[in-house]
Amino acid sequence: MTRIQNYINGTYVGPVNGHFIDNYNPATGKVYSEIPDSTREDVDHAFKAAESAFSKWSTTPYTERSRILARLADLIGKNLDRLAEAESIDNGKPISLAKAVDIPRAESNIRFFSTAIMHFHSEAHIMEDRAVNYTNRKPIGVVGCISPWNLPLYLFTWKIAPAIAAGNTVVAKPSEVTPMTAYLLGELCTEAGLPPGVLNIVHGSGPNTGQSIVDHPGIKAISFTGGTATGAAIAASAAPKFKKLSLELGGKNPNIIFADCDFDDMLNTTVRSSFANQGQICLCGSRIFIERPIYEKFRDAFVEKVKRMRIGHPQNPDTRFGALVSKGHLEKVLSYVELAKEEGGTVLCGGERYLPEDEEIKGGYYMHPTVIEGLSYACRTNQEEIFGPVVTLMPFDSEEEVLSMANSVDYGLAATVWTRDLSRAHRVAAALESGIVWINCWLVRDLRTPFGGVKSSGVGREGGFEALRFFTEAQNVCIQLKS
Ligand code: TXE
Repeated sequence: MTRIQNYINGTYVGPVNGHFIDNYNPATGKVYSEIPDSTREDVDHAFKAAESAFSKWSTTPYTERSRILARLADLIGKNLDRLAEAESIDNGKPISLAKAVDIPRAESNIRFFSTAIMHFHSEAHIMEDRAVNYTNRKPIGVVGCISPWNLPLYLFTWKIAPAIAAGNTVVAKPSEVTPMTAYLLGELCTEAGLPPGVLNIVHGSGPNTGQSIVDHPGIKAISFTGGTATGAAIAASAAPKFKKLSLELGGKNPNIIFADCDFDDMLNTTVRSSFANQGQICLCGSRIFIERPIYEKFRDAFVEKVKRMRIGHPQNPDTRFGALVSKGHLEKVLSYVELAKEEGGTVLCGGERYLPEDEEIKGGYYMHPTVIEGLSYACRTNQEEIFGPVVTLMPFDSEEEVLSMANSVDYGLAATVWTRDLSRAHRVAAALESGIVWINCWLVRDLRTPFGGVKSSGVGREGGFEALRFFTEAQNVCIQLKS
């Protein structure tokens, strides 16, 4: 039984109160490790370590910060197998996905910001012969990074990399549901030469440990990814303290398929955009709108492919569909299938728990990938984020109609559009209320681009220089040129 510890001031330490929370393996439903149930006291210890490290780290040349982060990226790459196995055990995702996506992207996140900081620049404004202004983008100080359970190391590094590259020091909390890879990252930071106190990792529950980070008077900015309701609670407590906030929240993303699309390419990608990571990605397309002339052709071909998806032991290299992250989340997702039926939906495939024959994983959190048709776009099933392997199919007859349905939800994170008509692609993209639009593709990610949503999907943008600007404060210095 691994007893995870906090990583504070470059060393592993237990929680002051000695309390631990059970950590479950979703594949088996059994407790396999424990995590600290850290309190305000632990968060304050982490803050003090970060505060002491800030003055030296913020004045460390950016070329040195870059070198250390590049070294950390190399170490993540070198530990790919070990980190991927840990991620798969902790989250329930197939190890093939952890190896192909989660851990390589964690390495890319760190490496990207080790180079981005080398090119981060500001600007000057010349007032003819009167004065010159320059913008000094200074690190904020001690910042808080709070990440979710769906892509644990991927989203944890997506936050800490720009924060550290920009010269801040960090108090970070991964989800209590998937703490393992953040725990393992601590020793790699030490090996990479990251000075003690630059990154501090505190484990524990959201309302206890997470809230203590948000409330800490010395933590000046919060970068959060997670549920919309939690984002609202964090904003409510951070706003009166005038903390800088970056909120990456939930999504209810439309996948709009026009009849003129490249059918085979669309079909293969749509299986992935519907069910990757068991549908537990905020970018998944959970509402599929199909232009009526190809509705039945799509429905039958899609359901045929989904029925063939093999659910299996997440650590089996052939598995492409694993366990959901927790018992509670599985029950939440299954309750939405029941709601869909009450709202008049027809379950075309899936809709219930998957009971494995394999003795070792009988107690795991599995369900069949689920496709539902016959629902109104305005019903709860089509308005609320489910965040699991459940998609709905809806036909449409015109561009105006599908845009109105697509934009009818409170969320606005991502959208996918399939059409060969380029002017329609640009027109529909511009009319969609979302921060990201993929046209004839999904989850193609350039880390330089702004990443984030509108409406209830969040505030602010991550990625590229947007992230470095979030983690710095801009100061305008104006010098008079003539006495
Ligand atoms: O998120 P939470 P969860 C959505 C999805 C999911 C829902 C809840 O709908 O079902 O969010 O998922 C910490 N102060 N997404 O439970 O609760 C918590 O400990 C400070 C979309 O993972 O928001 C964890 O570290 N921190 C999302 C992190 O916040 C608090 C991905 C996320 O937890 C806190 C995941 C508080 N009061 C879920 N309460 C996406 N956009 O990718 C909780 N936390």
